[in-house]
Amino acid sequence: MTAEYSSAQLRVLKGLEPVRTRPGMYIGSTGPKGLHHLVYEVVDNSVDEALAGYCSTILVQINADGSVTVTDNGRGIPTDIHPDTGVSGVETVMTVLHAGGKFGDGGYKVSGGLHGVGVSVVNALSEWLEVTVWRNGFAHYQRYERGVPVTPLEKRPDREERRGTSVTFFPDRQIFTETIEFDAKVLMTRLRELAYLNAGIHINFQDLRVTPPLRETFCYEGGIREYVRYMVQEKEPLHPEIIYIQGEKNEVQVEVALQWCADAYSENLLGFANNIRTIDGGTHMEGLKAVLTRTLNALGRKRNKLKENDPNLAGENIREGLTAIIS
Ligand code: 0RA
Repeated sequence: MTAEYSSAQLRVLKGLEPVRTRPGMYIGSTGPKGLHHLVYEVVDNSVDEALAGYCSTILVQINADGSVTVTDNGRGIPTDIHPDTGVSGVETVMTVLHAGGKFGDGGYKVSGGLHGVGVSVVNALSEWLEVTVWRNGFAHYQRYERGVPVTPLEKRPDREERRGTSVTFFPDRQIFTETIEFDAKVLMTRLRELAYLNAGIHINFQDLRVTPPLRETFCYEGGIREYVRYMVQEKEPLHPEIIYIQGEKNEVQVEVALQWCADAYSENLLGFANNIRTIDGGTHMEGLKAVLTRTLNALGRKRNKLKENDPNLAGENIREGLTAIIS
């Protein structure tokens, strides 16, 4: 091994050291939740590629040995030398914290794992990780152990004219001391959600630990409208058509899907920002509720011809407004 190569390895080690020292800061925890976030982090890179318009299909596999593979048919991680790091784009993405967005193609990151920390964090917390990039008629392969490259980026001709990226990683037992076993149900729930949130994207899932393998496909052309239909499948809708609103302002895209159901005592309102569930509400949720209340109130007031400012009548007005919408 050349002196140059080992000093490069030392640099990688130091660069990713904070991740291995305080994994919780990057993935939330080192329990099952943090473990599953490794998968989401890799998948989110592929979802970003899909949102940028370059990738249509993502395959997530739990392999028989317990590792996970995420494959997409996007442009592939750049393989040429990155000017800032002096190593390939692949190695840069895999070994430099937050390097994902630093490719100056103006491709803003839309998706994000729990903390949107980038795939280098997954690499740092994996016993081993292998990446293959198909680009321009070549397959490029590199292997890492605990974040450190143990092979150069190997390039061989690829007969197929395929494009894309495949990442396989095995979580580090030294970090995830509680468990390194992936739960297919947990992964499928998030993959289904991602497919609903990103209309038209194909997400395939396979669990190869069981015989016969478990296979699922998630693709929803109707996006969040279909999500709402899925959410109300056991309820009694008050109106047949799901209300759907879409718009953009100040480069912020907004999408809303709503359906009122006969069960008046519970509301199930889910909010997301950039594909991430916002469990504590937030201005996007407060704003939506305020607009809904104001609109329904005004509509009901008009129909009821009730007095403008009587707070006792607000509920009555809203009910009447809703009647106007669903009738
Ligand atoms: C940086 C720049 C480009 C693509 C990607 C990253 C990329 C990363 C991942 C991770 C998983 N799948 C991915 N696919 C693409 C743009 C490359 C170009 O301009 O050709």
